[in-house]
Amino acid sequence: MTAFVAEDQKSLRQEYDEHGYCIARGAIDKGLAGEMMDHVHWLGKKYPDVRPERLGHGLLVADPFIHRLVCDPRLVDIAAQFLGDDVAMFAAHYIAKKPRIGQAVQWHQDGSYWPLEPMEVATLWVAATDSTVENGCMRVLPSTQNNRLLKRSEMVDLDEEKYVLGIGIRPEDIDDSQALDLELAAGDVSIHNPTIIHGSNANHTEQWRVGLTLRYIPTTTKVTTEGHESIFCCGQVDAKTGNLYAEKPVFVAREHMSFAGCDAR
Ligand SMILES: O=C(O)CCC(=O)C(=O)O
Repeated sequence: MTAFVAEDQKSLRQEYDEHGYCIARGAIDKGLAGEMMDHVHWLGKKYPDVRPERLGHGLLVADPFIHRLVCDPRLVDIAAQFLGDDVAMFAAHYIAKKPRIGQAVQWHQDGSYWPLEPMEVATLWVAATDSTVENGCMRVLPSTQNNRLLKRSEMVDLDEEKYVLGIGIRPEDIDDSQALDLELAAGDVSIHNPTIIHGSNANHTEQWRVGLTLRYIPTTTKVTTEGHESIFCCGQVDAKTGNLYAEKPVFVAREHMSFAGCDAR
């Protein structure tokens, strides 16, 4: 089944509240989506031992291109529709599935993993390539945004040779007969809430399938992992949370991937 798409950006919030996800078509331009793809290849050379499905926050938080992308007004404006005017991004992760051997993501709820109090967060899944049924697009189970969040202890360990995440929902607890495929073109963004059950199949095609997950939070949400650095996007920080923010990195040609506007301070 293919997902319902909000006809205009104004109804994104309505769709999200009703279904637990929504899609913003053409949220970023193809040029920027192309730079994301360049970035994945560049990171692949920098970290040859890391699978491209696992290019996580620790590898990205001091990267000038990630700061440029996370703070792109088009993405921050979308995040603000769900979170209000004071916005940060606490975790970025490229799930880049290589041609033929790209791994699956087992069904899970994001909130089961996250160190957030309260669990106020919206994921923007930014498509760097087209993401289709064939190459392993993200899938959601409708109505599960109203479920309770499973604890880690209720979940099962997974074979990391086969799956991107090391832990997921027990296959016997899932009925995927009603699963919706979130097919996207490069530059589209899907938005999902932390409770909806979602996952994706492996990529057996000849094309890459690349998405960047950006987890935006209101600055009033506390990140409880000690020493964790988020990226501040807009509005006011809330000192009461004690959240830490990464400094905006200065672009250095020998150390970083160059991108449009990288020399601007
Ligand atoms: O990129 C995928 O295939 C799955 C994404 C996902 O699990 C997530 O955003 O939490």
